Amino acid sequence: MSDEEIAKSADPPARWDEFLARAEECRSAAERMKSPLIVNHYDCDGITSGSIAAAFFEERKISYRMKTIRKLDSAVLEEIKDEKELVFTDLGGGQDGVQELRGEVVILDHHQVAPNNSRLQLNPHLFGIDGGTQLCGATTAYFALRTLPEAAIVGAVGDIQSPMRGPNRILLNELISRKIVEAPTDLRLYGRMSRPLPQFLAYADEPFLPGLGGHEERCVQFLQGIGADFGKSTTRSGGFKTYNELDSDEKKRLIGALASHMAEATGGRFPGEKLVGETYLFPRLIAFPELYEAGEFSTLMNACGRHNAPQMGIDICLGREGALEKGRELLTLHRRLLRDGVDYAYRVVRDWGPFLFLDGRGVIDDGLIGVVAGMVYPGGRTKPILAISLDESGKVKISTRGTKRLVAEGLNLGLALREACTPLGGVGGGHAIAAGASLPPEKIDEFLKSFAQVIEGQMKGKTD
Ligand SMILES: [Mn+2]
Repeated sequence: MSDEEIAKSADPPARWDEFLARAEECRSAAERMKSPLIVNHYDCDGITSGSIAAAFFEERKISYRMKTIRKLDSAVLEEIKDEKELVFTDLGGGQDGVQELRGEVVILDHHQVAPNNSRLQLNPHLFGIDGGTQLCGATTAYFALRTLPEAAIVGAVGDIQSPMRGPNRILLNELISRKIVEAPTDLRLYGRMSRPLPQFLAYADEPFLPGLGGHEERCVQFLQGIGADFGKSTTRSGGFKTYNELDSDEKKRLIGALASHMAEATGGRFPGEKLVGETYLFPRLIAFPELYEAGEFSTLMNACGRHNAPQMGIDICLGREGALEKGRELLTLHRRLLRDGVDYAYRVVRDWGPFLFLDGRGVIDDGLIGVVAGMVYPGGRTKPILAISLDESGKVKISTRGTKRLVAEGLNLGLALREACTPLGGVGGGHAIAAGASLPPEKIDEFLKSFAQVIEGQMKGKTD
């Protein structure tokens, strides 16, 4: 998107006034609550949107409780059925069961709306606004509750909605003029301020760098490929500079090298120019390197969610004492698990004919298996990768990834997973290029055979 197009995207959508009126209605309803339960999703957008609701009640000295969940299913609905007051953030819009809840309900969501869910809801989809790209759970919650603006931007970055468009952009422009956010164009990898170059590259995610991610040694080699002493620090012995310490010429060389690496490693799936773009800085948080930049902040939130510590993420958003220190420890753990996972994956990934197979059961956490699979998926690929891991309940979690080219040749991983899982009592789906599933553990052998047949069929159908 060109700068011009982005600027244009800040024009209010047709039904913007209606959206704002509903936001006001939700805010008043929340303000009348005495002791609400906030139910929020466990990812970055869910944690930040839930924190916005929490801060709203704290500012008004209204006591509240929180329940952070992975999925709003019948078990959760049963648990909360007697609650008198409920605020849902980043979920609740798409579930039929919400209609039947007895208590007062306010929904602040951006997912597709279930047709018979008529509870009080602020949701872009109800107003002809695309909730996939123009408003996330946290920015939606912000328009209603008007607190924790930094968290709102972090939620949007966490849901990959940057550069901001539409209503997200309206909010961004407002926050820029209030000096709460700065939006310089720069390399869009987190850790620019705080990490020496090899770590900066190794632990980047969204996008992670295939072949480099999780591997500091390879990152050192990559930097030497740019120039023998490239990025070396004269003050830190044997150490490297941070990205921010590079001069502008060095920055350009690094970005150029990364762009060609990405283009090659993803077979063009990730265009190099996407590495550079709008970034978001929070002047009020400049004292905290992990929170100063939105990408870094969102990585911390995702780490909290993935390691079953959503409350830590909420505490960080609310600025509770000691929370950020704990968050730093969690990030260290997260990076170690990622690095160990990637090391392990490089050793055990096998060519199974129609696909590459990574068995991470018992070694790689189910919250990380998708990221690890993406990191080790090598360049110039001619087949998709399928990775498995075990979740808390002992089920097999399946992650798959392909390339644009394979999709053009007929591959559809979302369909393939659904087709191969459903008859075996699993659930699966997603996009053609990347999809996930969950399966009873005893069915895995049968599944692998069936999956191989399905994708062979898909690829053959196209080439014949
Ligand atoms: Mn979301």
